[in-house]
Amino acid sequence: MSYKYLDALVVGAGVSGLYQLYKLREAGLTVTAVESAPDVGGTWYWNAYPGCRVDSPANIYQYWFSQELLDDWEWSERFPAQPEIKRYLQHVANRFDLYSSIELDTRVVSAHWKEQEGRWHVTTEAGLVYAAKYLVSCVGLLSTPKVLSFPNQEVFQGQVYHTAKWPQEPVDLKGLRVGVIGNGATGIQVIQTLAPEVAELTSFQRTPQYAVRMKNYAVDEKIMAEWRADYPRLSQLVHNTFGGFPWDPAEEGHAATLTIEQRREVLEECWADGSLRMFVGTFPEVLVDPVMNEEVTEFVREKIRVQINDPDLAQKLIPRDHGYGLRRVPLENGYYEAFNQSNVHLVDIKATPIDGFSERGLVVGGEEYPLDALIMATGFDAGTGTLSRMGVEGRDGKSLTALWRDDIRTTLGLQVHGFPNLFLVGGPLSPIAAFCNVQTCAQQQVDWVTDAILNVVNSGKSTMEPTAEREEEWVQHHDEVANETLMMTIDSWYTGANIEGKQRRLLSYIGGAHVYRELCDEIQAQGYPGFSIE
Ligand code: NA7
Repeated sequence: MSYKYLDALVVGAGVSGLYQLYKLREAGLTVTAVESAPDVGGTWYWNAYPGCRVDSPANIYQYWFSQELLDDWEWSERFPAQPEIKRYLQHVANRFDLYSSIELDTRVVSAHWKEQEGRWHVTTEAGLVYAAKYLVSCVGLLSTPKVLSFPNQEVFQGQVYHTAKWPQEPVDLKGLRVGVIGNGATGIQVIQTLAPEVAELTSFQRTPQYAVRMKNYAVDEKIMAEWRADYPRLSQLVHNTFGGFPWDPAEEGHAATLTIEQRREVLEECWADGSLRMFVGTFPEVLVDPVMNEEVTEFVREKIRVQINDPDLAQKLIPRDHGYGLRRVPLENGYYEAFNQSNVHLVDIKATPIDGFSERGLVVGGEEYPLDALIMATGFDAGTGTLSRMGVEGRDGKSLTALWRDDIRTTLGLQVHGFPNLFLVGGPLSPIAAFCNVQTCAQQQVDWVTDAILNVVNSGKSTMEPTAEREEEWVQHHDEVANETLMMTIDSWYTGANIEGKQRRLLSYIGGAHVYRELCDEIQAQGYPGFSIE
């Protein structure tokens, strides 16, 4: 075994990891980041599938820490495609000389807390051990793909892809017969992108989705100048809203003071924005009040219905079994309209489940659908998937995998009792990923983690860990807020229901990113009550 001694090890070099590395290095710590991919980018490296695009506007999907970076970087679209976001993250890594502190192609296989030494021993697949005082997980919430397997898969003569493990070299599907399983945010992007170029596209759909029309546009010099002039305002605003976006839902109770026509005007305005404002910018009651939810759901159903020519098909593409906004709302650009094309087909695999593969394709209810390629857009083991596969063992050999198998718990998504000096960015039970623009909450959490580590260092102490009581308090608060919503009644990755055997708990905190940020600030200002610093 070869050992490398560090102050801090960061795991992951995506949106969070790059900023965490930068911050700890700027603070004067010896720090390395390890990344399993051959390049930086995280989500934006792996999800190279056709049509992958960010659905937060680019002017708030960026780092705020460097004025030079804000001055330099030109965005080309309001919602840029994956290659551009990847290039942005590579640019950041280059510009701030982060590559020199990143070990690429390096996968962590275990992480053990060594009480005597006061260090984490983090072992890589290649057998190197990083002995680090602080371990910061920046592994992402949506980074362990959920891969399906079906009977007879080995006999299938075509190609099988998963969107989150898409080949880096271009895959030419033009003129082929392509099947897609999954129509979440990812499947929708794949289907609308491939429909015009493949010979036949078959969507094997289990649950229909309410998707909102994305209003994308090219960002020219004029828009870029307007964005830049607005950055000082935006960079503050995003930290003071419910979802880390530059918009907020109406005040609680306001909806009840409006007539149905006035509420419709609000919905029309949010819809016209062509963004997730239609998800987190309408009325807060949508997520808690079944009557208000149904009103908004019906509005969205109408918007979708007019896009689909065949009424029978519309019935199949518009959800009936759950309300709008209770699963992640995807943005679309021609998804429903793609089904008006004669080469695009819908197979209802809820009514008739998939039997398995044949040599030539997929078999559903005894009927064979010939395919040259099958794309799985089947999502992720979200929130806990990656960390709980990393072999993390804390005090007295306590296993994070075993803990989270029964009870997914953290303190504010930032630390876990029993795991001293383990910090999480984007950990479960914080707003990030599900209910917060990732860039907003990732930067807020990185700043908090950095200050917390520096507090330990500067106070001459060695460890920081939340108390069991503090953790219990947070988990209870998290659950109380979650249980007030209609989301808990719905199966989705939000509730862990997409993974068999996973505990049902809302994975992200839904009390508001601004509320969460204020609480984190308060904890820091008060000297970290509820955390043992020894
Ligand atoms: P999602 O939103 O989890 O969607 C996964 C899709 O795959 C969804 O349509 C699922 O149907 C389908 N799926 C999953 N398992 C199966 C099985 N066993 N059989 C058939 N169909 C299945 O993942 P995405 O990648 O689209 O998006 C994840 C997040 O990334 C997204 O919310 C954004 O935040 C970015 P189901 O609905 O479960 O019936």
